[in-house]
Amino acid sequence: MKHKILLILILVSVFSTIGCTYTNIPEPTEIATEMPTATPTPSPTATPHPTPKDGLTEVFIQGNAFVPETVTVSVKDAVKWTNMDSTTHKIKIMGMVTDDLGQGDSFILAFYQKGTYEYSCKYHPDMKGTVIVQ
Ligand SMILES: [Cu+2]
Repeated sequence: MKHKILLILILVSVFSTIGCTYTNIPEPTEIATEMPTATPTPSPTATPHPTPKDGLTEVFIQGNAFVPETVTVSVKDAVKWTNMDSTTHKIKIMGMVTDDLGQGDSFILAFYQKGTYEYSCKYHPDMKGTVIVQ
């Protein structure tokens, strides 16, 4: 009898923990709105957590353009490009070229060094974008 009550209590606490975990996951939009906020850059030795964020900055390829054209991310953040066009695109960035990106295809790249990275589409040289890593 006592065991049963204990078991129920454990289950209740497990479920409430799970519930908490799920409700605490921020919406992608919340992550996006937090990104432009300039936080003071700590010195490299004073950074206890190597991964400050778990979100991706998304760039959509729409109407033969990168939307948004310029994104600003922090070091160790990743950018995800998704092709929404029916046209095939191919991203040329940092001296490399992605595979063909058909409609719905994505490409993710993490940035480990500060800098301004300009990129374009190999098939449509007028399509240009910039990733600023700070
Ligand atoms: Cu293209």
